[in-house]
Amino acid sequence: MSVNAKVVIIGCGISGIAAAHRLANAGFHHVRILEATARSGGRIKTGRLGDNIVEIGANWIHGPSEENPVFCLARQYRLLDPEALTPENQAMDVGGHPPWVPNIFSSSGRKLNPEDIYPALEMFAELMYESSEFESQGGEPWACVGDFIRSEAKRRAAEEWKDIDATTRSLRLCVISNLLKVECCVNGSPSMDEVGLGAYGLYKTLPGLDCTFPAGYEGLIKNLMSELPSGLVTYNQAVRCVHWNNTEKRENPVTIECDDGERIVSDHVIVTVPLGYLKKHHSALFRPLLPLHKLHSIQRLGFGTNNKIFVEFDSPWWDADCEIIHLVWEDEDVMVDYVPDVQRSWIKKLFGFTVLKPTERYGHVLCGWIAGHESEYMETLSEQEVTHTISQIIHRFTGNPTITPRRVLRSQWFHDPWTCGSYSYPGKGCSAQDLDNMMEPLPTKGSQSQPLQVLFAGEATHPCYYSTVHGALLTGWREADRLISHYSSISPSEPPK
Ligand code: 6YU
Repeated sequence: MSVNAKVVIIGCGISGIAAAHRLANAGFHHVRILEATARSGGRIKTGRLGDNIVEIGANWIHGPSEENPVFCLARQYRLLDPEALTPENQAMDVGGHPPWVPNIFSSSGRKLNPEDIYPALEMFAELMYESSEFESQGGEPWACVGDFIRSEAKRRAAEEWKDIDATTRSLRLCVISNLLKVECCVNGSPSMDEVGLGAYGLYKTLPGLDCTFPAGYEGLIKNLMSELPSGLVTYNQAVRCVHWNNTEKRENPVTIECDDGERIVSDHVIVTVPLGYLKKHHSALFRPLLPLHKLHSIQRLGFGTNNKIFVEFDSPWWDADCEIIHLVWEDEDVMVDYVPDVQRSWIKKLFGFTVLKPTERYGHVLCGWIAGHESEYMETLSEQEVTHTISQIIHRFTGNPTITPRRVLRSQWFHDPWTCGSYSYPGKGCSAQDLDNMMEPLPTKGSQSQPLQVLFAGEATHPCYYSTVHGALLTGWREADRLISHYSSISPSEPPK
């Protein structure tokens, strides 16, 4: 096939790159990517902490197995450790939650006995599984996941833990608060009270034990970019407005207006900007405005902040086999996952740390996780203030005032003007229809205008793998395929009339 139609892609994240790759391979000669920043990759961003490689954005391949296109590409480009390639690793089905070995510390400076805590971990895992069941059943008892967990945990604790002493019971409920904060990071939501119970089960996991890229996630971007025709991407070229349904220019119904005043005419535009950006700028970004049903879905879907705080130490203060450290506040038995006074107590939202492994590769580096408005406030503080607060919290939870971080590095996704947060989640009242609306091209079906003028890709447009790299990649391929089949169905090498 040889196609002369002009296609502009807004955004050079994985979805934009995937779309360009597919179109270029299918014989589209006039494909351009406009990228607001000076780099490719978007939310795939590898940085450095001293000598260590750290991921500022996406971390893992979620579910690395045959059905995951990111896994298949990473394998093809030889970017993975041998362990990730083993059939055993690919067959492991953990429902999205790897069985990490925990160390649990409490705010009174004690290391908690896992035996006392496991019943809380088990109950929470059951409740999360049950939360995902409502999608298929319908008739959910609560609007949000947070309310469901709290009410059920309270009821079950009274029944199942009635013979346990009051202190241990209270501690287990505090652990549930900590696990709600973990889920805020997983979902990228300010609180689990913002995540819709009816839509929670829309997200699907793939088999395979999550793995990382030993030399950095950006290796995937570099390999894909090296296969694109040179000069296809224009960097530092932010798009201000997409003028579509441009009836005066019948040949090219779309005009893209850039921040620097340049106007680019095209037949099709694939918009891959993050949902956070879309929420903030949709009214300026489209002329005419987006149809109401699309706008409502943009509003109903959630887009929150999850940030990382990398901390390097001279020596470990956690066990050699530890993979995750939980920080449990002993005054949180009411099962809360947000703090009322963000400025004073933002650090209470940090659920704890994951340990960067293997130690021979990373040294003694922890990755702290913090979601929500507390995380957005953390971004406004200086690096010294963040380091100071992290040191204080470690002193308090370990009871050891001599532990000193060597270096700290944090992400700041909320204040990134081209992202405005981290990733999407299904908000209260969301349904599968909202994700369908997100991916629906413009003009909508039934219109007399030229079809497929504006197409939508990006993680927040995937019906079940939203919030992930593989989801984003698949949406880029999906929209490219939409154009490819459109041009295959009309005469080859002809732009549509
Ligand atoms: C994954 C993981 N991961 C951690 C953190 C973050 C994310 N994700 P892009 O934003 O990449 O590209 C858009 C481009 O558009 C960008 O370059 C802009 O500059 C540009 N742009 C914007 N406006 C423009 C304009 N006006 N003009 C021109 N250009 C413009 N995913 O698979 N594994 O470990 C993580 C993680 C801190 C921030 C992640 C992870 C999400 C992915 O990074 C993300 O989906 C894709 O990279 C997005 O690609 P894109 O192309 O769509 O946009 C049950 C249940 C629960 C549901 N969730 C469970 C899954 C958990 C997800 N976990 C994530 C966890 C981590 C740690």
